Amino acid sequence: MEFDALQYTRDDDGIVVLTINRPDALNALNTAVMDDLDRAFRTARSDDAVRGVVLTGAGEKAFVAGADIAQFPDLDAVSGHRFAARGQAVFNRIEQMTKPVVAAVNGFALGGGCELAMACHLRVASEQAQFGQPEVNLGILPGYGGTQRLPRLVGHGIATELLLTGQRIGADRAHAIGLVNRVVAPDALLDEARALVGTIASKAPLAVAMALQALRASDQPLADGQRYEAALFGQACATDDFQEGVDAFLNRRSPEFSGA
Ligand code: CO8
Repeated sequence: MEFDALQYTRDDDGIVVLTINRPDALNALNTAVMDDLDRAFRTARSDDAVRGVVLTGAGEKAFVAGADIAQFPDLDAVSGHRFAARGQAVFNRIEQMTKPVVAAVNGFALGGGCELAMACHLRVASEQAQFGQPEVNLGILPGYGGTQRLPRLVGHGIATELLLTGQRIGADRAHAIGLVNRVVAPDALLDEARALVGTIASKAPLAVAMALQALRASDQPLADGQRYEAALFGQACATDDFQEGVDAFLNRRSPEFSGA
């Protein structure tokens, strides 16, 4: 798979590692990266051999240090709106993946980089990772979903502080507030992220997809979310993998899920 701004590899276990590849600019999100991300996730989604995705950044310093500030001087009200909407659409498609997507945050995850990590389903951070939404230092606010996803992940109070001060936080603090799921040594990062994807990929794929769909409805009113959950639950009960999972449990064997 050929991309200009990222590397796309798929291993024998069906795990794709996407590496944003602009280390000299700390993997800042320019138009080429955004286009490649969109294409790479569409590819991963439609490839039946893919069981999950790990997203990371090239080099040792950064996951993604934000949107590419070099592209900012030309922005005006119209183009700024268009750029934000385009980025939101790309990140929404990542979040809407029905296969697990894990961000392996190897360094700076700032601005659009923090927003990108939050659009992934789970986040594993290196001990060296740093997170933040420093947009207020540039006279803007997050435009790729940060004002919406950060409070959903860490709560309104802490999100308000991070968004209004622009302060950077380390991996341990990010873990303590629920922004990341796990913190590991830098050299264990990719293995840990792959293992997490592998664990999820060993479960019933349709059940995983439905759980992700139901989770996305958790910001709706409770009654609406529960109605949706019950509808998905009914669909899950009609799958072969439901029969297989229950039969395996009752007969004390490991399930072999087919994804049907
Ligand atoms: N964009 C473009 N280039 C960048 C960026 C960036 N976000 N971050 C770093 N770089 C470049 C630097 O310019 C430098 O390039 P060069 O070597 O050619 O001068 C190179 O990467 C290395 O960076 P530094 O020399 O600054 O490295 P340091 O270790 O001294 O500092 C930092 C690292 C702290 C990460 C620092 O680079 C920094 O503060 N970067 C900017 C972080 C930031 O403000 N990010 C938020 C950007 S705004 C955003 O993401 C909004 C998203 C929504 C946009 C919606 C519509 C467009």
